[in-house]
Amino acid sequence: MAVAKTKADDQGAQSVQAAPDAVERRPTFDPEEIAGPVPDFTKEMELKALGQMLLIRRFEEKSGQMYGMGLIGGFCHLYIGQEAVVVGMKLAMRDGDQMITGYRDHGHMLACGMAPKGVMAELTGRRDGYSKGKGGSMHMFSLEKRFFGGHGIVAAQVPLGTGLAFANNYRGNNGVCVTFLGDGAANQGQVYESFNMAELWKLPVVYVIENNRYAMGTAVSRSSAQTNFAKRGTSFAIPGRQVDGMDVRAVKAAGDEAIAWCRDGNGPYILEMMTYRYRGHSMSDPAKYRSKEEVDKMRTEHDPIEQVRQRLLAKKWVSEEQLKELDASVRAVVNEASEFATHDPEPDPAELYTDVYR
Ligand SMILES: Cc1ncc(C[n+]2csc(CCOP(=O)(O)OP(=O)(O)O)c2C)c(N)n1
Ligand SMILES: [Mg+2]
Repeated sequence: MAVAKTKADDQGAQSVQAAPDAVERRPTFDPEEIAGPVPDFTKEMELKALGQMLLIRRFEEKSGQMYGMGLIGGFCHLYIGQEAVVVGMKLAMRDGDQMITGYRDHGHMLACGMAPKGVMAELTGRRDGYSKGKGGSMHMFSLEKRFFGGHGIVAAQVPLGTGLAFANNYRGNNGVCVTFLGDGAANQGQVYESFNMAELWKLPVVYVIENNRYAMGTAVSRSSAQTNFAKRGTSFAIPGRQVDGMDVRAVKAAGDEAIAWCRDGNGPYILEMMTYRYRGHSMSDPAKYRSKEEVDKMRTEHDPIEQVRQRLLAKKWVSEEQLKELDASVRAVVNEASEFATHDPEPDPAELYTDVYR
């Protein structure tokens, strides 16, 4: 059985520091500041979004537990709190459109329709994982589901996503590449080289900046001169919008608009999703750089899943009982995946020499 070594996380805890009190922080996210009227979802759309977000939430909770039990090794960055971003964007995408992201990627894979068993088995380093157990949390791909990773180097996915959009143009397939990056990643130089080429060549790429307010332990206001990430494309003439990333309907509506812009040949578009991660940066981050009150406020007032549940109940589209059944069915899928990932064998040692490029 694979036993995880808990090592100091170069992606996390050791370099995480508390923000000095003297640094003024941006006020806590207020969706009312940025949200216009949000179009309603039909009952079917609400249920679809709820099912997807619940799958991601339960999967991530289980991943956290399995990490604690030593069944998952290496790095593990959970997406809990941010579910509405990827689910809303996926609802706006068409078959054939591509998705690419960084290392906080389990939710993106599930939203793309990748099998929970295959993702979980990769997390536990087993042979039926998406990368045959040799990649782990940050390195999974599915050509079939149009998911292009899974990248551990901050912002590395941005030029790659731009390249995927270039390929769409070159092939004339009318596809759009949705490229996700974090608020921290948005300060990387390669992002701006990508922006320049994307606008110059009118490439069909939506850059979705998931502003969860922190890059590891550093608050946005401490790392970024321009904290309005929707404006980051201004010098390249790329349009941008801030979106309530905790409301799946707002994300879908903004995604529809941005994707249509790209598909119509107008070039790239930037969406800044105002969101929040409930857990630490990675499993080894105790998240001492923010207050419990700040986290509690987001969970109790803006939780993306609770918002859908409350709307469904208020409209009497479902009963509490039906919501419990939905949750139970999602938990069953996740439990099955974790059972599978616990008993699936490790890769054969001979696999060490396959899929290696020289
Ligand atoms: C090029 C590079 N520099 C630094 C790191 C270490 N690192 C990992 S995650 C991270 C913070 C990125 O934060 P953000 O883009 O906001 O994404 P989030 O973790 O919030 O999803 C850093 C600095 C890295 N993996 N790659
Ligand atoms: Mg961040």
